[in-house]
Amino acid sequence: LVPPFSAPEAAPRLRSAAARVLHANWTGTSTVPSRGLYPHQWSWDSAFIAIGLRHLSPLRAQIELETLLAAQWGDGRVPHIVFNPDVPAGAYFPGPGFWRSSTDGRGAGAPGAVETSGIVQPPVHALAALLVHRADPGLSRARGFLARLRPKLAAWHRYLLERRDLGGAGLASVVHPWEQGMDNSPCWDAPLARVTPAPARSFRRADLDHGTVSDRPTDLDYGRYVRLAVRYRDGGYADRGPGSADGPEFAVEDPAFNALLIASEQALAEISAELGEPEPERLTRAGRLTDVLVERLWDPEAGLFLCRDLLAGPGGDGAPVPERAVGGLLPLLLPGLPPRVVDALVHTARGPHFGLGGPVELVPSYDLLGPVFDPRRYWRGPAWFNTNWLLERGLRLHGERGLAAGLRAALVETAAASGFAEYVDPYTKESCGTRDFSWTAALCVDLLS
Ligand code: 2M8
Repeated sequence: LVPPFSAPEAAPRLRSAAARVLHANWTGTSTVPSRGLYPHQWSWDSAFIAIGLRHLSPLRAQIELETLLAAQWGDGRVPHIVFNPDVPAGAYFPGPGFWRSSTDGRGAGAPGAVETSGIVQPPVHALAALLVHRADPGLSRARGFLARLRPKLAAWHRYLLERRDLGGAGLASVVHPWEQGMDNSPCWDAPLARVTPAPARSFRRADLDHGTVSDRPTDLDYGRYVRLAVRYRDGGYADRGPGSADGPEFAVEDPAFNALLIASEQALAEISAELGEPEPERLTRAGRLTDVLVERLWDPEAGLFLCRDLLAGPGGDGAPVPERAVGGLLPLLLPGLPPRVVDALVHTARGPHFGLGGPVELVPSYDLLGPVFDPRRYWRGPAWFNTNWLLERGLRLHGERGLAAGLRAALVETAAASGFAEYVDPYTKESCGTRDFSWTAALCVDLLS
């Protein structure tokens, strides 16, 4: 039995257990999310992993981010997966033979030397880079870490803010549920319902070799994921407006994705200042984007941010998706939110839909009272460690010290007791998904350091 985190003498043991997971998942240049289920490098996983690794080995944390950014495309996008050529084909679906980045992505500047996917994930990287730098500024300066990363991070944000501003209001859109990272969130049910699924016999799901069927997305979800990805690939990974005939069949402005982009813009401005080249205009723009986020995605009645489905509703400006998901709480990360929004978000986190400090200790990925809430199925209810880590930061930022401390203790305790599970049932805290999952271990190390 793992002793409670509240017992300070347990901390070193929990930290070593988490460090062992990260060590076992390290490939020499990056960390896999998990050896079986996810045997390549994932984009936002690597950012969270680096945030934890910086306490164990600042050098490894720097290399983690450098490896990911070495696979950046010419148009600035950072691919959501960087494939390891030593992993057998078929170990993960969809693999390099599906995405065909080095050929089909050439027009968008995909690298020739490495195979990647062609979609993106939430931009947590500048935030991670800043935190990694701060863990050992001497090493970082000696290796030119920030100076080398800064132009890459700037190009990455430029890609999102320009090419992915499909709604024209300034926010970035995701064109695939995998891009937002919460793959089968109920937020995507309505936008995905318009997508004709690829036939189930046209692909083989490697994830089911490792995961329990009832913990994973359904075959129907996968059919739609495949169809969207094939369409994007066959269009050369070009980003076209939602109105055009060959435009995306899925285009959503998501509050978590955009909040992370704004937080990373702020971190990038700090990186520039650290390098002696301050960029006040970047900070001003981050403030403006926070206002746009509130104007466009805040729902005062629901008390949280909602996604905007750009292809729904009349008039071509899209419509809000009326689902309460954890992504709608994550803008709490932002310092520039109006106080009424901060108060409402805290109220919602503690209220019956998310139950923080009441029936649950970790915030679920989806509305506890929602019609399709499922405590074990991936992003349709279980509690995840990265979203709770982000929420803890937001609560601390806005002075909610008690709530943040409770969340911290619950995160560390549950991470260790669950065998560093990918996610847990929010009520019973039973492990779901894979074990020895890297970002769970990394964020546990971060909270213990
Ligand atoms: C999950 O997504 C991948 C596709 O990218 C999958 O199901 O195969 C999500 O939880 C995602 O957020 C995460 O980055 C990835 C690797 O941990 O797994």
